Amino acid sequence: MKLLSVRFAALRGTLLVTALYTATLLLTAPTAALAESMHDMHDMQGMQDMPGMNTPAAQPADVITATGVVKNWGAEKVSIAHQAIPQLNWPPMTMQFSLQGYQGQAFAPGQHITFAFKQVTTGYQLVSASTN
Ligand SMILES: [Cu+2]
Repeated sequence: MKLLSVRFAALRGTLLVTALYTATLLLTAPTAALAESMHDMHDMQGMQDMPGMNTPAAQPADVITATGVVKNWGAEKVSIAHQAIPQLNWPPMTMQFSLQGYQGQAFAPGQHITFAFKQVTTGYQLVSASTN
């Protein structure tokens, strides 16, 4: 019996360690996974495929200000390599903004701009832009 109870105690110890390890994984993994999935969602294609999955930090109508470098300025959309946007928990990246409704001037590739944009159901719209 003594041997059995020792083995049982050892088994319980293993289970406890396993449980603690699992709990640690559960506590840490979702944070990393969430950050990763938010990064993925920031990809334009991903966002347009999942219009309901808005960034929780901002309401759809919020106008966000950021800085970046113009990569391409087209007739309907502009590509901007923007700096990190802590307000949205976004890392620096290049992304496209719709020019629908934009009334301001156009900028050339390479120009550093401060710009404002808002989220719409189809993606992100440029609201205003100016040189830094
Ligand atoms: Cu972006």
